[in-house]
Amino acid sequence: MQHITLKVEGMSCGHCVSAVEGALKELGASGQVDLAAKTVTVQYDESKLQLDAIKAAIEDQGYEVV
Ligand SMILES: [Cu+2]
Repeated sequence: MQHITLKVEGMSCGHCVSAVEGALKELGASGQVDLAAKTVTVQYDESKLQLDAIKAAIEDQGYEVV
């Protein structure tokens, strides 16, 4: 399992948290948003999932991975 913390701009409320965490879940990853720190900690299987796909899923929800 790969464990990574991404800095993400634009998340501000519970809706953002569920949008991001839900998108990651759909990919088969597990994500945890920290609104105060503006980070998303993601756990995923690097043999099944590319980091680019994770970033794209977050950006598809309207947030910016920085
Ligand atoms: Cu929100």
